Amino acid sequence: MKRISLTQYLVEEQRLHNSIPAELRLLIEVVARACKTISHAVGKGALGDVLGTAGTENIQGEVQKKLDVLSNEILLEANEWGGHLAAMASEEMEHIHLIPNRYPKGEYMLVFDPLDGSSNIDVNVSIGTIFSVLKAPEGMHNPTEQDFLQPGAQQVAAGYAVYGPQTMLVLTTGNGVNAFTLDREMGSWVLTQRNMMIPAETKEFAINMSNMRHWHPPVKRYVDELLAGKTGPRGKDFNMRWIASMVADVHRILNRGGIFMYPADLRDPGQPGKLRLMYEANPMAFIVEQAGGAATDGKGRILDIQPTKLHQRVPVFLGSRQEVEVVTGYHQ
Ligand code: P6P
Repeated sequence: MKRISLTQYLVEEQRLHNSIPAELRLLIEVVARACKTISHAVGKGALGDVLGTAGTENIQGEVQKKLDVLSNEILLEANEWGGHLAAMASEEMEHIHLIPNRYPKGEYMLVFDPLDGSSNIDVNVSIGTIFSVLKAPEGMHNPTEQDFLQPGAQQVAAGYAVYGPQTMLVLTTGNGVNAFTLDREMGSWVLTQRNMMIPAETKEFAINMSNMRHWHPPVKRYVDELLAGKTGPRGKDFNMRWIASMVADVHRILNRGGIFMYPADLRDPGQPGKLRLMYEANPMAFIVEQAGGAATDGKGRILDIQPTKLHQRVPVFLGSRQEVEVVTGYHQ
């Protein structure tokens, strides 16, 4: 099969579904180009003097790695001049980032986690960039944080880049999920997987087991049943994976099924889990649903949640539909 580039794919999608206006096409191309730059920096490792900490903390109170800060700057600089955005928001910045007055404004808003899985950067384990695209509210002139607080169901596009043995870009604009592999010699993203679908059944689960003693009963019950295997209520054995890079765990699940869980737990009752809604849970939930999977916070669909804060956290159960339905059912 003749392989096509991201650009050709987007042009064809535009012609087929009329669902990718020129400005959105430009946005996706610019973000994809920024991910190429991030991939290049990540790939240098110690040779690029990009490892280790930047000596600063982000809004989450987490020590920022040099690559976190660099990746954030790459995405800001790549996107602010194009005229396709009204504003941006990032895990690495407390407040939203307005487009400088010297540039034209557009009708989209970009939210991203520039480099997710930071704890894996210095030990050469896959990490990634996650992004989500929203439309600016009608008639908005001066964007505020409030304008970003839209349920995930209103995303017009979402995607991630995974910086692993291959660098890949996985993208949805609401018509299924497609994957592109970076051809480093040509510097172009090449379509390598069309219309990815997550198997409804699975034998693989992903959770950080070290938190078991802190889990609420529904999660404890669900995982205990998986661990009971063939002789237990599930009647089959399960395998476990935990890469501690959401992008890498989700990418595996998109390719071979599985359930990813980061539940709320008793370590910090005031904290509803670790993952953030706007730039981790929502984009991944959009992608997973577009691939036939499910994504809930234990109670209801993640994409239906009305955000109240830009950096709010949410419990996450996503992946093979059958398993997400079981663990969500235990929460009812
Ligand atoms: P833990 C990475 O820091 C991250 O935000 C996700 O990418 C990942 O799934 C999770 O946290 C890992 O958390 O508690 O297992 O280190």
